Formats: sequence, C-alpha cells, structure tokens
Amino acid sequence: MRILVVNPNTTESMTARIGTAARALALPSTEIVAVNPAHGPASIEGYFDEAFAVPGMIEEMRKGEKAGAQGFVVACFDDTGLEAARCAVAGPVVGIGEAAFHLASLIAHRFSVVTTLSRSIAPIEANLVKYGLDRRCARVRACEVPVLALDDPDSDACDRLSAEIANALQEDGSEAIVLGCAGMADLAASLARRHRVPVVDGVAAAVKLVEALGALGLATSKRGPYAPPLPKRFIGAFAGLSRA
Ligand code: 5HY
Repeated sequence: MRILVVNPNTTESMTARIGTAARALALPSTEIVAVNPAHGPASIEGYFDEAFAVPGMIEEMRKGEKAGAQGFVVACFDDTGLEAARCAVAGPVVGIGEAAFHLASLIAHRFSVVTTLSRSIAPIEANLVKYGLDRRCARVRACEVPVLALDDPDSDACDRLSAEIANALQEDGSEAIVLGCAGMADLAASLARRHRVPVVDGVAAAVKLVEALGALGLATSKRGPYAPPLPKRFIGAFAGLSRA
C-alpha cells in the first residue's frame, strides 16, 4: 500500500522527520511518501495559518492520488482540511489528531493532550467535540513551544514538553498523553519511558489506521458530505479546479 503523508506546512525538514517517524513503524509492504505543499505557512499555529495551508495540502493529495497513493494522512494535529481532503480523493484520509484521540481512548479512560502554543488549544478542543471524544479528554494543554522550535536541536522544546506532561499527569487525572503536534512524532517513545505512561503520537496512529482501513478494504463513503465536489467554475488562482 502506498500512503501519502502530507505535512500541510511548508517546512521540509519537518516533513522529513514526519516521514522518518511514519516509516519506522509502517509495514514492510507499505510505501510511505511524505510531502508538503510548495506554497503556504512555514508552520500552522492557529486558525489563520490553517486556512492558508488547506489549498496546498489538497493539491498535494490530488497529485499523490494520480501517482498511485491509496491512503492519505493529514500530518497536522489540527486535522487541517481533513473533511475537504476526504471529498478530494477516493482513498481513506486520516488526520493525526483524530487518530491519536481514538487510540488514546482505547487504552485510557481519560487522556490529556499537550500541544505547542495556547492558540492551538481551541481548534483542538473543537475537533474533540466534533469527533465525540471530548468527554474522554481531561484537558488540552500547551507547552508554549513554537512549532518550528521542535525542529531546533538547540531549543529547550523537549524539556518544556516533558514538564507540561508532568503537570498533566499530576493535575488532570489522565492516564495517557497525546502529543499535539506532528513535529513531536519522534519524541513519543522517550517521553513514555520518562513518564511511565502511554504516549500517543498521531503520525504513528494515523499510519497504522490507514493500513488497517486498506487491509479491511474500507475507504471514505462518497454517499454523503464526503462526495466529490459539485461541478462549478473557479476563477483566479484556483481556476484549475473548475469542473463542467
Ligand atoms: C502541526 N502545526 O501538527 C500543528 C500543531 C499545532 O505546523 N503542525 C503544525 O501547533 O497546531
């Protein structure tokens, strides 16, 4: 199975780390192709960045489908543009946030999410409500680390993330941690050892769920809101999306 993992931001070093994390646990029969758009924000930190990341992400998914991708991962913890992506391609599309929430709910009664900046908390909380999993999440926290600091080996990002995880375990009554950024993917194992609790990374969760959907022959249902877009004219930068 070829799985296209799309980092919707435009930081290629982060895309490479996400791809490495995805390949580390993919089945031998799975080919992981990790990409990011050529235009859009360097990182996604809140609603404005999300909006400008979606067109490029959809463009990458459509290109990837034409190149043979059979499953897709939205590798941004806000699940940016997830529903539009499900309309755009035929194969299953899994967001790393939704995937992590579901897996955490299978191994813990209540979990905490630790994301980057406080401005990302509201979009994540809204997704938990949308997915029906808000009652299983004790709290969404932020460690106040900018997304791209996770890409800087000289930053104190990991220590700040670890400290916020300690706060969550002490104060929230949660029994598992969900890492709230794709850029944290390579930290899950060490943080789980350090804190002695399950730590769920959304990149890993999403890749395994796409593999499972593929193995079960399941893909997005096109009978309802995820049906292909209706034919209509687009003008300007998106004129190429026009369909008669
Ligand atoms: C992510 N932003 O996973 C989100 C996390 C966040 O550029 N990749 C990003 O902070 O919302």
